[in-house]
Amino acid sequence: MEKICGCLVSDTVSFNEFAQNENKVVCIKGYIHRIREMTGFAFVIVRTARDVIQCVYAPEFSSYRWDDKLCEEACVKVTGKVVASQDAKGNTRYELQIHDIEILSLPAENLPIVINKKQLDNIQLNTILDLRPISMRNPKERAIFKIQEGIARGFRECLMKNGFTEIRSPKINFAGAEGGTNIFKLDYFGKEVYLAQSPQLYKQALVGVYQKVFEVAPVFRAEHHDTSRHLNEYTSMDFEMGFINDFTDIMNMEVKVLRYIMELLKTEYSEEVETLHIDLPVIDEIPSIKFMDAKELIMKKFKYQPQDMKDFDPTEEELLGKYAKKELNSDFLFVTHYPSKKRPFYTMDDPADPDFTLSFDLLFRGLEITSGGQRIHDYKEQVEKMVKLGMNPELFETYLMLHKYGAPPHGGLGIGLERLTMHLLGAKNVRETTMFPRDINRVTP
Ligand code: AMO
Repeated sequence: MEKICGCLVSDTVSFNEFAQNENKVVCIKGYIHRIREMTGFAFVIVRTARDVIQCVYAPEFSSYRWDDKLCEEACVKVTGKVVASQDAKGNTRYELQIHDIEILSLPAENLPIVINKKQLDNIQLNTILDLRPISMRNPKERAIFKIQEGIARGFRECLMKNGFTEIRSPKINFAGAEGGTNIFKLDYFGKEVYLAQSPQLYKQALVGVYQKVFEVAPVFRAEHHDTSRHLNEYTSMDFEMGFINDFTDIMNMEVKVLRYIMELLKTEYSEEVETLHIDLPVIDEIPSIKFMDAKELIMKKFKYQPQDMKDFDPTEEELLGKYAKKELNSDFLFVTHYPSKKRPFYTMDDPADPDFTLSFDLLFRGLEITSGGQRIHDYKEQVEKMVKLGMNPELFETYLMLHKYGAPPHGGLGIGLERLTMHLLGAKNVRETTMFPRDINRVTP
């Protein structure tokens, strides 16, 4: 009987192994990104998993002869000698002198868009999204989602290093956790259930087990408006911590996580940071302002009259972002003590002023990327708040098990991954930083 041993021998090298292979013959596998035929030789640019590598074909390099079937988007294995040369700036760069090209597959048709430019110029966002499986082959487009990988990885790595346990909560739920009308209903064998708006109820329950938990997973919001910052499905990076002293423990943990993420991007995603010209924020301390003080600042300093005194509109967030950058030299700003009326049922009111809560949002370059806060842990208090809000506590029996059978003081937060990526890149629309966006008009691809 044949047995599979799990040894996967790679016959290829990646671009960052080129230096150690100088003057040696190596193999790479990838797509032909571009062919530039010159007199007597040709450049074959090969797109590997993460790099774009220049290979040079010239008859004097080997006995290999040009195959006319070679075309853009052909999958190939290229064998060649790694040679160093200098670019215009005098930096050493490496290329491959082609000894052989094996065609692994040929495309059936030409691409409907040009993807081998530095970026997808003059192509409408809708077209880019319609053609995501191929538009993402463009180096700049794919770099966006490598950065997004780095953010989610940094979140996970940092929390694991700090004693958090990764959890998996269900996405088909018996009740909504965040209130409001933006909830998807589902017919579940004749019963009405809901798509998870957040892992809120479960992450709190699991604080009763593991004390510190996190989850990175999709959540669903039935957003009825077509805006540049709302998706109907997004990735929520959530954590929840038990035995906190107060809600600043959660904000401190978030600063630690964000600092870790930016450092990881700097060290392990430097190519993508460069490709996308990302200005990585330096996170030292993040300033914090109370909600009502922020409102006053908006009115007095910026002479802007808010429509809603219980929340911020996008213009107010932008103004606060400008203020944080200009006056406090920070890309981030915490806003704390949101009005009770605007926060969900699980939020703890401020004992010093119960019209406000022990909660916060984090703004990044003028956009809300996080909501969080301390939760009610006392059973009676939680049931009373539910009743006050017109909810039926009986429907939340399993959620309330945490409170009924003992809950520590706890709190947590949720970060919108696509929104954080969006403002890190300076993108204008959250769809640009969503692999396969779901919005009011889009469920494909
Ligand atoms: P909230 O509902 O404020 O809080 O969501 C947390 C963060 O998720 C992002 N976000 C969105 N991103 C894209 N499209 C949307 N429609 C969308 N809605 C929200 C934002 C936002 O700051 N349970 C709480 C978190 C907690 O307290 O732990 C919650 O979900 O970046």
